[in-house]
Amino acid sequence: MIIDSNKIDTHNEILIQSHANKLVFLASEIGETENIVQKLIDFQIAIPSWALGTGGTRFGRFAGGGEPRSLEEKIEDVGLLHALNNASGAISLHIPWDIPTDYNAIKSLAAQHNLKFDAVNSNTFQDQANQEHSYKFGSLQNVNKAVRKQAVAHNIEVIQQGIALGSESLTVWLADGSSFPGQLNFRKAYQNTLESLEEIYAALPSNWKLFLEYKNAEPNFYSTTVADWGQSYSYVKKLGDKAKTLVDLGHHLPNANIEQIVSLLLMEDKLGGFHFNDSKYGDDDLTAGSLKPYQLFLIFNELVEGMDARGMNHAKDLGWMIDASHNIKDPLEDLLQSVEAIMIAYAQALLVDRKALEIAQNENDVVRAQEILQNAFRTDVRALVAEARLRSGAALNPVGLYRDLAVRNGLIAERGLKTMATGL
Ligand code: PSV
Ligand code: MN
Ligand code: MN
Repeated sequence: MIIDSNKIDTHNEILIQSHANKLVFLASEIGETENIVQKLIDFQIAIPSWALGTGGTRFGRFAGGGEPRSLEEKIEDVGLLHALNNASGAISLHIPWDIPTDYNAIKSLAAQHNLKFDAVNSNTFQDQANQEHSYKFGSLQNVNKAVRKQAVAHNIEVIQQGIALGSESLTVWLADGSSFPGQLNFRKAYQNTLESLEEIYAALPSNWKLFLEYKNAEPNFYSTTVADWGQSYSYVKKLGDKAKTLVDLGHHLPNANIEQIVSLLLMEDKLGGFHFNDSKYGDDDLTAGSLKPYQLFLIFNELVEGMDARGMNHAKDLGWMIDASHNIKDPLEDLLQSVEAIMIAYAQALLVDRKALEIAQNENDVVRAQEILQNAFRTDVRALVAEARLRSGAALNPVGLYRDLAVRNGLIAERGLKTMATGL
């Protein structure tokens, strides 16, 4: 299914007057808007291939129908999102959930939808049917060298697949850890993991990055071998310049100050990228910004400040990805909402009066500092995000148009009601 650009134009014509009024009002409040709109046009957020179907929980799964049955259909789904918002111009694959059979055909399908291949993700947290050794007691950390070798070989294989697709980064997330005290010698687990990561790192092309994602718990509930940003930092620091830490917002202990983590990783040149989502209890993988939009804004505030301080390109120098799961919402609608929330947080962060904030900080004017941040956060920037979409041929109201065009029904008609996307 492809969304005709005429349908987008017709949709925009209906909404244009109301949009223009909002934009004029906003411009009168904040002044210069061009710079922000251009940055929003440039900003793209990769969609994970595993988030296009209904995830479910270990208690059950309530499929919505019309889910992508193949890598081709996953690319088509991301293409639909990108046509609607022009902000989802990349797909992140998870191997072996996604294995291209014909690389050129997959590349040209992605190009037809204006999509790039973002980070490729390895999977050593599940056993595959044809696999010799089990990952039950870990992969890169395993006490058994043969298991480690198998896991290293898988990661190198994923790099090869990524090269064939034009991807430029590998994300490693390890389920490795222990479930009970005494199960693991922490130091040896660390050393085995480091040694394995070094072998993977050595296989990276020169223009590639390795993102090491941390997670405080789950599936192991006593210890995780890359449990927090400090542990990830310790590995990536030893690996070299191409290795960076990946921050998944749902992978922290409750109340962690993620914005401070982001600021310091950026300062150390060790922040690689993000997995955006939202959560209340753990790795809930809910829609970005659905629970803690202020936290999302504060994270972007540090990103903008830190990236500008280092002269970095907002759109290109970090990996921006969503990592979400959908239990009760239509995955495509949910992803549109996540992208919108991320764009809003980014636009609000761009509004922060940096000079005034610096003065307030230097004068220890705590009240003024809070006013500056909250003025930006409480500004309704949705018209700026919509303007970025309008200028790039996307829809003023992506979720609205998705519903008006009954896209899900179209996908069900094409693919059937009982389809099951691979992934979580
Ligand atoms: C683990 O919880 C994680 O966040 C990692 O990014 C995985 O690759 C992804 O979820 C999908 O399982
Ligand atoms: Mn993740
Ligand atoms: Mn996760």
